[in-house]
Amino acid sequence: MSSLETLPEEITAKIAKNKGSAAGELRSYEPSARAQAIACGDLKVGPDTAENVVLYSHYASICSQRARMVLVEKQVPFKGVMLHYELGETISPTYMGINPRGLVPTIIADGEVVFDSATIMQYVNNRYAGPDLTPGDDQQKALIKQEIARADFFPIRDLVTRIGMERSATGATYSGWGAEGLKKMIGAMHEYKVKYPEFAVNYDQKIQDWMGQIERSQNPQVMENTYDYANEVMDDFDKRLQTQEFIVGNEFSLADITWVPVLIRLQYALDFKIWGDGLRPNLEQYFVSRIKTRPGFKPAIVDHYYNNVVPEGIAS
Ligand SMILES: N[C@@H](CCC(=O)N[C@@H](CS)C(=O)NCC(=O)O)C(=O)O
Repeated sequence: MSSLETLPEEITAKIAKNKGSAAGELRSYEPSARAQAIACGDLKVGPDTAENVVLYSHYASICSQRARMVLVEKQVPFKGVMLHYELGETISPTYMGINPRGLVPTIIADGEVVFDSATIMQYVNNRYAGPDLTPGDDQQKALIKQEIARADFFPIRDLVTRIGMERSATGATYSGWGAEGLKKMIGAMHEYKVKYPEFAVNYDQKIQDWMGQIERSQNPQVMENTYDYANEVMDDFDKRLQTQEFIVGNEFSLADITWVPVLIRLQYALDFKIWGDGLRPNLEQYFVSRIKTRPGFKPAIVDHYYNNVVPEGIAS
């Protein structure tokens, strides 16, 4: 499915109601306080049985892969709406009405709009029945949270933007980002902010954000620091995985869901040889024998590459 026409009625109604207002419920920049409280465990709900969950995601985006993985691992049935950056679907006024950041992923979970992959992962885990993806004692749970925060700040966007721009000359990107794609999207946002003034502030912020990102990704010092940091984190994982099965302890958890899409992007989609082929062998072993073999890996990751162009090493 790849259309926004499929929005549930109550959400279309909310968008219509908020149109033109400066601070509608759906226009806030953070997920709602309730969604955040459920995600961080302050508000206990459920375990609910999911009845009507819709996921807006992009086929290869890291944050989208996290959201798909958590839903699949939790065995939450959901309706997937694939949005294409290339077609401007993540910046359309309809989607901005749902997620004012114009970013994927977003879920509408039985009527509640939730965005930000870290929030979505924890929200889904805390709200719905299914295997607990934050297993273990309090210390282990705290470590899982720590990994979610660490992955959230990992500068993957610096790398994706830089390599996407370098590669776009050959047309070989897995994410749809490239110099041309970015230029087109920024141009479209300049047009949209005039055409849809109710979202002008949002478009302006996104334009600034992207201009800043492009500049950052062209700075050699920033890139050097990013590569150093990536190597440091991979060393840490390789060392841990010598004595434990998963990123935190011996059970699969949200710590794995948060990092696996980053590992995939680094190794396969960016051609950034950081593990595999004998490099960081414990990390490779973990990925090949404990992650790729999970029943949820194919439906959450492999099945969604655009035009079935699956990075080598991902397909089983
Ligand atoms: N912190 C957010 C970041 C979301 C995000 O940056 N999504 C990217 C894809 S991974 C996106 O939608 N990019 C489009 C854009 O920046 O316009 C999350 O974890 O969900």
